Amino acid sequence: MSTEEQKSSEEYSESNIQVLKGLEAVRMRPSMYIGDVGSRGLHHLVYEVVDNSIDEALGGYCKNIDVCINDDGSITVTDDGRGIPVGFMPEEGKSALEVVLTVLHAGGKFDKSNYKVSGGLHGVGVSCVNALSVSLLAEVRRDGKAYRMAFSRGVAQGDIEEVGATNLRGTVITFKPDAEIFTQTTEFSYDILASRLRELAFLNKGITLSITDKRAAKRDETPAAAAEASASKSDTFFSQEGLKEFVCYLDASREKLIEKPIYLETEKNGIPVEIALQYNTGYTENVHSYVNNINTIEGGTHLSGFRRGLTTTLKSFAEKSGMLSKLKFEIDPADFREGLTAVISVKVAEPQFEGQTKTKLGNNEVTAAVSQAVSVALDNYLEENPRYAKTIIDKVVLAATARQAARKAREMVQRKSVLSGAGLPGKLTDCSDRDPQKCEIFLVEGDSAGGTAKQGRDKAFQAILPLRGKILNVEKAMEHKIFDSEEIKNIFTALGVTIGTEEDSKALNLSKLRYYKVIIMTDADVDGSHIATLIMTFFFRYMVDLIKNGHLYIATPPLYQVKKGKQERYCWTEDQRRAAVEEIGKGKDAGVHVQRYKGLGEMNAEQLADTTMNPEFRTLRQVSIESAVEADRIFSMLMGDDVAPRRDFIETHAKYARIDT
Ligand code: 0RA
Repeated sequence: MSTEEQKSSEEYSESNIQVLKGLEAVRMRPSMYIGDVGSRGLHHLVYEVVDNSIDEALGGYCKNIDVCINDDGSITVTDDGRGIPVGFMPEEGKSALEVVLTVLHAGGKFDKSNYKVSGGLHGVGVSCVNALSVSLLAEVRRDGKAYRMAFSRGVAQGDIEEVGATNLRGTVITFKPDAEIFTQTTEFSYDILASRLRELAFLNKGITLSITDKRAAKRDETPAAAAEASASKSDTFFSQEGLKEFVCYLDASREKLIEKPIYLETEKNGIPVEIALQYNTGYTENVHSYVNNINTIEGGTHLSGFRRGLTTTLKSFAEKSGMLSKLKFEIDPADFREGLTAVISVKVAEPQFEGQTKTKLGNNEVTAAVSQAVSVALDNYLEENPRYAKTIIDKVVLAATARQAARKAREMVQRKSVLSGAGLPGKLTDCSDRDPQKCEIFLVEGDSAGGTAKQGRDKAFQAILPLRGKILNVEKAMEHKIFDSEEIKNIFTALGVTIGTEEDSKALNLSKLRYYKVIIMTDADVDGSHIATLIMTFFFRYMVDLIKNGHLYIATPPLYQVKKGKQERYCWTEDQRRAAVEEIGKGKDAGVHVQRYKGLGEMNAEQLADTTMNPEFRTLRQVSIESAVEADRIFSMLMGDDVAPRRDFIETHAKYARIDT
C-alpha cells in the first residue's frame, strides 16, 4: 500500500480506483480467481500468461512461445505475437498495456471478432497474475519500438516507457509470485510446466513451445547429481500432426493393434472437433478430453458424444458383417473401449463448465457434433481398412467375453466386502476406533515388516494389512484376474469400499471407506519403490477417486541412523546425515556409527513407530495427480523393466507434505 500513499490523491481518477478495487479483490480472495494458492495455483499463473500467447498463435500471429524459470525463481514468458497494444486509451485514461495488466477481463475491450479459444480454466487474464506478483515487468516489441512497464502487486511503478528501437515483435512478461499470497510454496516445478507445454504443443499443432530452467542446482544431492543439475535444463515441444502424435506419445510403451491412429479434424455446427484414437493390446481405457485446451477430467457432453459415436458405429459395423452372431449376450459399451487410447479436443465459444472441479463440459449442443464427427470418420475408416476393422471387432468380442467372467469374480468380492465386520480379511489387524476420519491403514510390504508394524502401531487408530511381496501388476492383467487376486480382494474388503457396477467398473463408493488415510509402507530401496508403484498403479486404475480425494499416502522410512553412545538421530537425506555426524560427533568422527537402513525389517518396532508411523514424528507424502494425462502415460511406462524412471516417478509425483494430525 505504500506506493499508493506516495502518489498524491488527485492523480487518482475514477478508473484507477476501480482498478485497485478489482485487483485488491483478487488479492483478497485469490482462490476464487486461480483455484487455490498452493502449488497448483502457483503454476496456474504461468498457464494464464501462456494462454494469452496461445491465443495469439491460434489467431495466426505467433509461432514461438518460450517459458524460462529464472535464477531468482521468477518466470519469463516470451512470445513473437503482435505484442500487447501500447496506445493511449482515452476512455480509460491510460495505455492499453496498462489496461490489459490492471483491468480484470480486459480482453473484451480489444478484439471482439476472434473469440478467445484458449484462455485458461479460470480465464481470468494476465491482470490476475499481475495482482498476485510481487513484481511484474511487461516488455512489448511493436512497430519497430520496444516498451516496458513495471508493476508490484498490481500497482504500476511508473508510466509506460519507450526504451529503444527493435525489429523484434511480441510480448515478454516476467513475474515473481508474491510469497504473501503463495504461502505454501513459490517454487516452480520444471516437470509440471514442461508437461503442460508438451500438452499444449500436441493440442495446438504447428506452435513451438520451449522451456528453460536457469535455477542453480539444489544442494541436497550427491555431487554428481548436482553437477548434472547445474547445467541449465531445457526442452522444446513441437507437433506437426497434433493429436495423432499425442496418442502415439501416450501409447509409447503399449503394443498397438492397428498401424496408425484413426484421426479426424473437422468442424460440426461451428464447433471445431479434433480426435485421434488407437487400440492397443492392453485392457485399460485411456480417453482424455479437452475443451479450449483445458483437460476436462470430469468429461462432459463432448466425451458422451465420442462414446456414443464410437459405440453405435462399431456396433452397427460388427452386426452388419455378422461378427456378433456367435455371441450369446449383449456387448457392453465399455467393451468398445478396452485397450483404447484417445484424445478428444473441441473448441467451444462459450463453454459451460460444471462439476466439482469445474472440468465437466455442460454444453448440450456438443454431444451431437462430436458423435456425428466420430461416426462419419470411423465409418470411413472401417470401410477402407477391413483388416483393421476385423482386428478391432475381435478385440471387442474378447473384451465382452472376459467381462462375463469378470462379473462373476466381482460379484464374489462384492458379496464378501463391507456387509459385516466378519467379512474382513484374516490378515488385517484392525484398529479399535470406528471413526474413519481418525483411522489409518498401513499397507505393508511383507509379513515380517507387517509384524513389526503391528507391534509399533497405535492400536486405537492404526490398522495393519501386510501384503505378500509384489502384488499383481494391474496394468498387464485382465479384469477378472484382478478380482481373483487375494491381495487385491483383501485391499478392497479391508478398506470397505465397494467396486463399481457392471456399466462402470471404476465407479467407486467411498462412503463406506473405513480409513481416511491409506498409507503405503515399503522398504526404502528399489524393490520397495517397485512395490509402492504397483500398489499406486492399482489405486490409480481401480480407485482413482481415493487418490483424488487425498486419501492415499506414502510412508517415508529413514535412510540412516547416526549413533554415538546414547545419542541417536534418524536421517532421510545426505545433508541430514552429514549434519547429524557433525552434531553428535562434535567434529570428530570417532565413535559415530552410521547405519544405512535398507529395509523396514532392520528397525525394531519402537524405531519404526518413532520414525515412520507416529504422526508426531513421521513425514507422509500425499499422492496427488498433477495431470491425469501424464499419470496415465507414466503408469503404463513404469511397468516396464527399467528401474530409473520408476524411482524418478516416485520422487516427483508423490508430493512431500508434513502431516502432523
Ligand atoms: C490485447 C489485444 C491484443 C493482443 C493482446 C492483448 C496480447 C496479449 C498478450 C499476453 C501475452 N502475449 C500477448 N500477446 C497479445 C490484440 C493486438 C492487436 O490488435 O494488435
